Amino acid sequence: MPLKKNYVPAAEFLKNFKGSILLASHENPDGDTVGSALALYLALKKLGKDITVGCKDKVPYFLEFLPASRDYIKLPTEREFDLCIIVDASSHTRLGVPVKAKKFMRIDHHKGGDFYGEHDLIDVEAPATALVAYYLLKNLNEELIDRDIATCIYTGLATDTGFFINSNTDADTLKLAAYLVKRYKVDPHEVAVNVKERNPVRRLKLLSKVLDTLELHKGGKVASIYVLKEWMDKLGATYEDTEGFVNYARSIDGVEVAIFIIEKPEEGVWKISLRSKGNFDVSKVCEKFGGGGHEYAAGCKIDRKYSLEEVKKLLLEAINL
Ligand SMILES: [Mn+2]
Repeated sequence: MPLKKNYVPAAEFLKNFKGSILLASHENPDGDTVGSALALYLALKKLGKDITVGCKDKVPYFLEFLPASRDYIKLPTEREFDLCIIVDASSHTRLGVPVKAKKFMRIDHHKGGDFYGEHDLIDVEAPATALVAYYLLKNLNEELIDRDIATCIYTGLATDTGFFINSNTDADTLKLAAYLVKRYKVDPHEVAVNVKERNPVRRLKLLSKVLDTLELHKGGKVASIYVLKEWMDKLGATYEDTEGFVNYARSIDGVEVAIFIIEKPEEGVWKISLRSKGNFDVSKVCEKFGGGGHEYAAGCKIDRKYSLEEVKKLLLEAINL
């Protein structure tokens, strides 16, 4: 498989690193940040490193099947680490909590963001951070990769590509997925059943309410949906239950951009998820509001001093379609 980036310096750096390491996943963790962090965690642990994996939020139920998912510690922690590796996030601010570390390093595939030093490993061509993690481990010591680690990597690849259908799915991604299945006996069905088919009833009840909010704009090219905190509270649902809802809005014929607005009163914001299925770059829209992401999937937060209708208006103005 072609290597578009030089993974050797980061691999050497980690191989020789002596101190304590925290692998930090971004808040509202997804399959890529968890899969990548756990793959690196399991491998570095095998090397005898002083390694911890952490996140502000708990690992969502649909990722609990991943090996060592229970080893996650809740951030923030009082402990100061020698090195904090930010996994699948463009900045330490995406961790959602402060982290104490002497040194930072970023392993990621997002455009832009913060840079921490020469050992950062950011491959914006990669469909998932999991692919970056795979090549890092391959360069570090391929022997470290076992079925558990391969399953974590496969899960990151699968979730960030929408199970190999999003526009970031290319031949290299499919090749790596096939290789993980063949060489390490990763079970694609097991991953899919765990990630996609363990819905709690409350999630479907919430989805039914959210779909009722569907509106089309700009002659049917933009679809918007929203969720209010009150509805989640009534059903005992959490933010992780809303994961993927935006794809229903995007799935409508003729829709190029989908908007999902989530009310987050405890943070004083509306959390926005944008998805595109055309050539429209939604990361540029989110950047205008201080967020970011990829061309086809991006997010941002807008102050709750704006009403829901004002937020929709702001976003529609920023979406030039
Ligand atoms: Mn990712």
